[in-house]
Amino acid sequence: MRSVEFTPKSLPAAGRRIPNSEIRCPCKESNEKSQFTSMTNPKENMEEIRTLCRKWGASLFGVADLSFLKKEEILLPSGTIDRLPFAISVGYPLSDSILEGIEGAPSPHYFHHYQRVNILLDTIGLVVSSTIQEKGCRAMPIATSQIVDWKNQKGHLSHKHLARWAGLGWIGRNNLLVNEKFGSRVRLVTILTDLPLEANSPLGKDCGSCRACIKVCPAEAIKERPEDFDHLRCYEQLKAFSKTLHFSHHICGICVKACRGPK
Ligand code: B12
Ligand code: SF4
Ligand code: SF4
Repeated sequence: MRSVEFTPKSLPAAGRRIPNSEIRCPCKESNEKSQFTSMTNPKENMEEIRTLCRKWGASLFGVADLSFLKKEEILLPSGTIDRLPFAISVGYPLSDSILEGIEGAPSPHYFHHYQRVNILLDTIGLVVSSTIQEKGCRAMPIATSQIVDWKNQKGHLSHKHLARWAGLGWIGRNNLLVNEKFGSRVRLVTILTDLPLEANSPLGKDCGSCRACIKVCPAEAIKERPEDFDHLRCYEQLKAFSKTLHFSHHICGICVKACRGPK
């Protein structure tokens, strides 16, 4: 557990407006001015953001301390992680009833659901960020499903790896985040911030004897060991689905449906 520490003496009373010249935001190591500071207690901050996410339907919430992250693992301007040392990881559970409709190939209903959940998670990222900024700290929402390195198929950062660090689950044989309650039936978003928070830790669990996803994958991309997952076989299968089923995105959902966590 790590939390950002600062001197209470330097803080204004909660919510009190003070002249810009007197303000030193506890969230910022630089002397940049901020309007006011009230989110000074990491525990209270956690609860406020968790409650906000829950109101928007997101059941999973955790925080990762980014000091473990190698700079080359993120595709963002240099210095981003130094300025924003925490990642808030948020998970939204998919509709079980829609997933049940996937039979050997992604359904139009799943495709629509996938798009709407992405929009909702991006909205949650925006709402959390504006709430944090209003309190005088920094926040950067990371797109739910944007690719910025097409050759290597990478986003700005890996939501599932950060979710693992934030204690939401582990990386399963299907190469996805597996949560104890929802399995892989969750989509994720991340918000980077300097808001003082308490970081969670990885769970230290794994798939155990479950192999439910291995036998259903049409590409045979899922192997015994998570690290042997065959990215290219999976990618080729998703390309084939989008071509034959006329979906504008690379989706599948078969190993998502299969994964309800180790039972
Ligand atoms: C690009 C992308 C894809 C690409 C490639 C994924 C990949 N890199 O393997 C494709 C289109 C194939 C894909 C497929 C799927 N995706 Co996707 N995807 C992403 C996205 C946008 C970025 C992934 C990323 O940056 N990874 C970073 C790297 C470092 O992580 P990694 O996968 O462990 O790294 C390996 C690859 O980069 C690979 N690699 C290297 N070079 C190349 C080249 C190629 C061509 C490929 C394919 C791979 C590859 O080697 C690395 C080391 O092993 C994320 C959103 C995000 N920003 O996190 C969603 C995300 C990972 N996808 C998600 C999902 C659900 C899916 C699908 C089920 C599709 C669907 N919705 O129906 C499948 C599942 C495939 C699987 N079993 O892993 C979810 C996962 C949720 C969860 N519970 O874990 C995410 C987090 C989106 C979200 N916001 O929820 N995805
Ligand atoms: S997304 Fe589809 S093709 Fe890729 S691993 Fe999962 S089941 Fe296999
Ligand atoms: S279906 Fe079972 S083996 Fe596959 S990722 Fe989920 S828990 Fe792990």
